Amino acid sequence: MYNAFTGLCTPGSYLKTGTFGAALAPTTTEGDLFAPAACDTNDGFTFVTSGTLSACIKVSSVPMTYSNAHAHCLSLGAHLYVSRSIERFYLLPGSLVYIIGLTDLAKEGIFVWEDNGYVITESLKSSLFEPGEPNNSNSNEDCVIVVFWGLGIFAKDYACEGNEFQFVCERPLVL
Ligand SMILES: [Ca+2]
Ligand SMILES: [Ca+2]
Repeated sequence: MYNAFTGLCTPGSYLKTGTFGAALAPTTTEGDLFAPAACDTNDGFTFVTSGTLSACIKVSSVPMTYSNAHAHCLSLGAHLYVSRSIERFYLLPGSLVYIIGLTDLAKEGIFVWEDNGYVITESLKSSLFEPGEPNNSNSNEDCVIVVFWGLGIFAKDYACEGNEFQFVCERPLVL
């Protein structure tokens, strides 16, 4: 099954009727049935899609610090929004500033995605960040916001604590 979120193909999963939220492996008697990607909409999450892109998200109405936003998403079985492409950021409601799930908290200058710990690719890093960013200003900027600006978006690093922004929690799609 192709996963538009990870870009990877994985063995198909089977969603039993009435067990929304848990993808179960098919039994030998059930055969190779496949369910489309689904969003667990409990707790106010919604499914957003455009073209081949899709996500299961909840937009915060209350600005928080990174650590509080991170913990809040975690408590919902989610993580701060991550995207491997510029296009996928446009699934988010525009005209706002969001904390995303990308930090260099673990190692200065190495920005990793918080869903899987992978380092952002150099090509995405250079196209996503505003020129001159990330600049680790005052040696104290390890978190990242995306800013919708006109018809484009750009990212910048900022000081994690003492700054509150809106954010988006993202749940993995149930495959
Ligand atoms: Ca930094
Ligand atoms: Ca900065």
